[in-house]
Amino acid sequence: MKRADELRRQLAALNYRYYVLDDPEVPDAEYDRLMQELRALEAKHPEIVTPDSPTQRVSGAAAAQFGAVTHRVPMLSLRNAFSDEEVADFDRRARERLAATAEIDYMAEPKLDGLAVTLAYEHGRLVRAATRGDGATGEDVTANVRTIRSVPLVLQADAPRLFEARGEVFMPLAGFRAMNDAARQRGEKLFVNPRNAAAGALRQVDAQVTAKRPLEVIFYAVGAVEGALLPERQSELLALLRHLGLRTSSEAQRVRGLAGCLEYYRKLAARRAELPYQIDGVVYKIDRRADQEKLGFVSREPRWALAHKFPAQEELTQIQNVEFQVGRTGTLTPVARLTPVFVGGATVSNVTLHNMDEIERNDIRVGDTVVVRRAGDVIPEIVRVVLERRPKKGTHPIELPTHCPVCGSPVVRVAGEAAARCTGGFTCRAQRQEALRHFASRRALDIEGFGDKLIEQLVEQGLVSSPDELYSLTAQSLAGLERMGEKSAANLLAALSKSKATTLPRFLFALGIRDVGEATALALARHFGSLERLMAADAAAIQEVPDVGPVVAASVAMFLASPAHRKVIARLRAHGVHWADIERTAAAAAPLAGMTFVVTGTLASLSREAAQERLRSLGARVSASVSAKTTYLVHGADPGSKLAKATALGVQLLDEAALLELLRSSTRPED
Ligand code: 9MJ
Repeated sequence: MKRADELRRQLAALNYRYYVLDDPEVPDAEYDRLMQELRALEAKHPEIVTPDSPTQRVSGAAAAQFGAVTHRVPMLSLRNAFSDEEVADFDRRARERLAATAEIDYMAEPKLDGLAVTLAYEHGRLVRAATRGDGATGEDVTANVRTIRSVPLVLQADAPRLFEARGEVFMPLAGFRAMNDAARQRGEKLFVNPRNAAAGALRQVDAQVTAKRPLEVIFYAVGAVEGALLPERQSELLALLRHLGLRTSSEAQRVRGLAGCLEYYRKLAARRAELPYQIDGVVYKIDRRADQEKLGFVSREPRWALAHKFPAQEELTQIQNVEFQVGRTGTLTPVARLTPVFVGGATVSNVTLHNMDEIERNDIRVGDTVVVRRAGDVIPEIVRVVLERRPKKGTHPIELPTHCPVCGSPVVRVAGEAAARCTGGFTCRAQRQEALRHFASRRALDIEGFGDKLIEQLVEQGLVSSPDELYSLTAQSLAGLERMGEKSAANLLAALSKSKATTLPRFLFALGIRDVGEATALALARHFGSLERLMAADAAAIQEVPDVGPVVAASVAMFLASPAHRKVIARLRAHGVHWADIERTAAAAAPLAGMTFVVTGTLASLSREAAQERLRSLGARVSASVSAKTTYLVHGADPGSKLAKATALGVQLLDEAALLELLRSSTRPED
């Protein structure tokens, strides 16, 4: 049937473009459509089905499955090298044996971490696929290999009588991860690595199962060939494979001499993590096949090829101890101290365990043997515990400390959050710098000129350890800092002085109490009216503030109950930090309560932040995005897409003049 033949030819050609040239000609949907048409034709006329029709990849003919196959030409293994010196020795010996006067040309190829296979094509048709086995005899995996779409069932071009193509079957990383994700969701056992997953897929008794696994193949050598002359060089051999429709590595490259090999190795090692599949090194092959023949073999290892391995990315080691580190924001991070192990090109002796949930989920204990992975420059991680190696006695669970290892303040682990936190705030050495940065920031006490660099210096030189000490700085103490002129010092002192006049909401926000943002600070200030009243309240009383739940209330009460925090607050006030008490308002009585505002564009008479702050102080909610719940959109110059959206939703609009009028009329004279 002509149409069926044409479809098969078309599908094979599309496959070639997709897998060998890595340059798809049509979208997947078009391929699927042609395949569908061919299936329909073959279903209607079963007599026209050919064994090498692309519909017959899963033939179900598992009869010969795993029978032994004796390789006509033995399948080689490669000698490994782990250092530049070993590569240099290899190159030197090759040059000596060949009595070479010039540098040798090598073909350098990525060393794929999969399973070596040999595929026999007779008159262009795939007749057998076998694993390497012991090199002399392998297993027949024809039915399974046929299901791999990058394996052509029929060779392109004028194929010789017999052509054995050799390469590597592997599972790309994306497919491996997707497969493991699915297995995890079903609660099934995970594959340890892509190589194991590929081996498992190739050994399936049912080719239908193999067909569902994301296997691919890349060819790099030939076995027995009859009816064709082979080219003189490995580089040309790869070109011949491609010409026949067999996929080769796009990374393979001809290089000159030892220097060329090592340069290729270094460049590929740097890109290792970007490749879509796992490689465990580089293979160098002497390019001229006549030279290969002269050099011959030692046992089954050729003297003309060498595998230059990358450092292993996974190793076993033991967890000796677990310590908790306190981060800039008070988060406690468990860090495992390991028996030092060389992995991924570096010695790893510490690795973060992220949080307690992670530890509990993976049942990690001190004394356990674990698999440590370090891939490229990625931070080392623990992949899994080797439970088989867990000693019967001598391991113990990892426990979260009740008190901060840095400052001794209580540690809290909030329900629903993975992180455990130190409650020490700025009394904790680990959190000092971050606390000071926050205290001085624009929305807090707005102390101009106190950037990250300056604060870092102040803390490191021991000049400032809590916010109140900022106000003890003098021209003299500042003068000792890097790049600090008299003028800058004077400016900083002026900024400090200016910051002393603040508001209660800003002051509360500046303290850096966990979960107390600007809106909560404002709500607290409005509810209690003065700091004294807030400090006298217990958690239950604080929870009466609108929108303050039990977690925030507890966090505020605990912060303000701490003697260290109280001392700092008293000292700040003694330095002259002050604000006017504000009138206590039940939120519902606030003039703009229940209204939601969005402010967009540039306002002429005040900043957007200032407008938002004024609106909030009048009880309004301020949101960043327009929705059907928005009461008013305030728009300045260049309002952008929010204005269009508000208009579309029928939200009321306010220009700057209308906003100022609203603010004026909502603000009572005594405020
Ligand atoms: C791999 N594994 O990628 C060879 N290999 O050549 C490459 N293996 C090889 N070549 C001869 N690229 C024997 C093995």
